[in-house]
This record gives sequence, C-alpha cells and structure tokens, in this order.
Amino acid sequence: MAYLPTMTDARLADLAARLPALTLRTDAADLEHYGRDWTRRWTPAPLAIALPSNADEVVAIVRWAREHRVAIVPSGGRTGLSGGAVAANGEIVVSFERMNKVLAFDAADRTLTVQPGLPLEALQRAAREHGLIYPVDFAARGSCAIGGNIATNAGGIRVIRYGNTREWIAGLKVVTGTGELLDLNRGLVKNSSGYDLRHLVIGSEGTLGLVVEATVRLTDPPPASNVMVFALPAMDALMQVFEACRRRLVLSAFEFFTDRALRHVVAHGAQDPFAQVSPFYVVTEFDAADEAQQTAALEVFEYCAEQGWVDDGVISQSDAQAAALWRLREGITESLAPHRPYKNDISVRIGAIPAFMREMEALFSREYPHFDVVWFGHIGDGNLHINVVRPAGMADDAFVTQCEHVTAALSDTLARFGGSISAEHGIGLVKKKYLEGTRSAAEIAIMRGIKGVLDPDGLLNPGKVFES
Ligand code: 2HG
Ligand code: ZN
Repeated sequence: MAYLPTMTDARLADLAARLPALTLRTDAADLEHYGRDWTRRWTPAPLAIALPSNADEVVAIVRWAREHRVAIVPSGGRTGLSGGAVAANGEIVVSFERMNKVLAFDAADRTLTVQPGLPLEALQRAAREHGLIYPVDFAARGSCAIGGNIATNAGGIRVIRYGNTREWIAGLKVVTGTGELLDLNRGLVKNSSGYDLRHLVIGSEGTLGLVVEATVRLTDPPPASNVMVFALPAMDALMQVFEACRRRLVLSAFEFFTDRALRHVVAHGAQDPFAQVSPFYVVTEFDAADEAQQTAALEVFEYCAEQGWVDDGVISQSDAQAAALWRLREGITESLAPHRPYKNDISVRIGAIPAFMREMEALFSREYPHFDVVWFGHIGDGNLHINVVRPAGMADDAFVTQCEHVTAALSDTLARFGGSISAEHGIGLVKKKYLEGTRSAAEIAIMRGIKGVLDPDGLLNPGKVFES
C-alpha cells in the first residue's frame, strides 16, 4: 500500500511548528504533481511538498531536514528530461513556485535580480521592459524556471550566439546542505579572488545547494532577423550548409531535424512548407536588418543549391511566418511526448560532427532497424537530440532495457570522440549509468569530494548525477 504521509508525521509537525507561515502539502495529487518531471519512469513518492516564500524559510527547511535526515529535492518548472526533479523516496520537495518575483533591475550593471521560481519567459519579458534581452531561450520557456535553468546550465536554441546559462549568471545566493547562505560573486564583472563557487553550483543539478536568488546579465536586443528553413538531400550537407551560413551571415540559431521529426510535428498541427520530402532540414535565424544582409541570405541559399547541398528553402517574410517556421523545430518534443520516447542529448566538438553522425547513423540503424528514431537538435553547437519512439504496445521496461543497451554503445562512441552524454538536459537519474563515459574516474572522485564539503549529509538531491 502506498504510504501517504500526513501532517501527523512527527517530522512534518516539527517543520510546521518551526515555520508556521510555510505552505506544506501532503495530499496525493500534490505528491504526484510535484514529485516528477517530464520523465515518467519513476513513481513519485515524496514525504511532502514545501513551498517557501523567502530565503530564510529555505535555510530553516534545510536545517530541519538535516536534523531529521530528510532528503531534499529542489523543484522549479519540472520540465526536465533527466529525472533531476524526481522525488521517489520520501524526500521533501522544495518547490520554488512562490519565489517567482523579479526583485531588482540595475541599469548600470544591466542585470536583473530574480527569485529561482521565475519562469524563463517572465524573465525574458522583464528584460524587454527595460529595452534589453535575456538571450537564453528554448521551447520550454513558458513553464521552466530560471532556478532549473541554472541547475542544468541550460542551453537551447541561441547558444551559437550567446552561450549557455552559465555565461549570464552574474551572482547567486545559494543555501548549502549545511544550511549556510552563500552570496556568490555579487554581480561582479571581474573577480579574481579564488575559486568561483558560483560556477560549481551552475549545472550541479541541485546536488550542491539550493539557489534562492540569481542576478542575471542582460544584453542589447539583436538587429531585426529572418528565419530560413532549408531542405537537404543528405546528412553530409548539414555541416557544409552550416559553414556557408556562418561565413556570410550573423547567425543566432542553426538547428536541424530529420524528415521523421517533421512528420511528427506536422501530425501535431504544424504546416509543412515543402512540396517534396527531403531527409534533413535546417532552421537558421540570422540578422537581416538591411538589404545587404537580406541579399547575403539569398546568395547563401543559391550557393548551397548550386553545390547540391540544398533541395529547397523558405525564408520568413513576417514575424508570424518566422514563428511558423520555428514551430517545425520547437514543436518536436511536444509532438513526440505522447509516444514516451527514450531521449539522448549528446554533444561532440563541432568539428567532429560529420564523422560522429556517420557512426551514430550506422549504430542506430543496426540496433533499431524497426524503431522510429527521430534526430534533431542544435547541430551548430555539436548537440544532437536523438529520440527513440516507443513502439505502440511495447512495455516500458522492455523498451528502456533495449534503449539502454544502445546507450551503452553510444556512450563508448562518445568516449572515443571526447563527447558528452548530456549536452544540456543534465545527468539526473536517466544518464547516471553513463557518466563514466564522459567524465574520468578522477573527475568523479573530485565531484564527490566537493559534494561532501557542501552537503556532508548527502541531503541535496541524493542519487542524482552520481551515487554519493
Ligand atoms: C530541444 O532542444 C530540447 O527541443 C528537448 O532540448 C529535446 O526532447 C528533446 O529530446
Ligand atoms: Zn535541446
């Protein structure tokens, strides 16, 4: 029988007594809702959900958790794809849903100071209200939270121009596993005063500390842009088209997807802009503020067509058309979600992409001859998403076992190429087994040592990234 904790649990009664204003939830629907992310492999079973409204409450929760030896799972928008926000073992979920405010804008520093539960889209909107942008961007913008973005060092569709989340974090307030509140870097541009603990926390998936405040950098909006989608006859053409685009245009995105991906998004309501089917497609966004830049885009297209690298292409003539073209790429995850796909989020150096993709194609067609394997992603950053669609009627366990067999081979190939088993989604629970293919034993031992200092009782998101 499932264990349904109630406020009669002595540990929770103690927490409620210490923090009378804290919202605590224990009903079954909340435990289920807050106990999982977009992965659906684990059955949520947290002890309770705490919804603090300030950093002091977070400090008090950590101190309480330490005394009672209750593990903590930090929780943002729970759009993660690696199980990083899963609470399946009687943990307390600390949801930052109520800590979702913009606290301050500094015009001289060009920063916004925000709480961790602020959705990415709300942060982007707040930046625009000051005539600036927060440039990290991806499809989950409406539901993910900046705290989760920081926890995974989220990347997305504009990394090619602006880099990952890490580049935009000027300061962090973090509560460690001992309940200490650290104020890291304080918005400084230059700070050569020893180890930069801020960067240890970014990408640590909630295992080193709970982010309770972030100061993010903003930048100038880019000039007007256009979006082009190319249809390509062959995989090898992807990097040739990339080189051609990069040489002539100022790119803010260079993404790809296969025809299989296109079929899924179209079945989900998107409009196919092409009359003919091609095996690969590229969506690229580039500065198009003046006629010279617009002409350059057409010249790139003509050049690629002459070389036989593209079959066809469309260019946006309005914001609405740009959004429709973006939907072809950004709608893929949602269109696949009902099939509960097995996800790979891998990266290699950009220069290694052609050789790596050839090996991967051979591996996947050998191992998954009868599966629907959907490739897409941020090819301009060397980051591929390979989703294996679960065949209708196949049991979850059998499917995951088959996929993990291939992931082991994929992990070996990545090790040979010096690549990574997780480019942007994080290791969480899903990719933990394969961490050793990407990080050396010495590195993992150091990570464990760092975890031991910041979280000596192993309370913070235990079992995520590695076993502590
Ligand atoms: C994207 O790039 C996201 O769209 C999700 O990182 C990727 O669903 C995926 O595998
Ligand atoms: Zn992605």
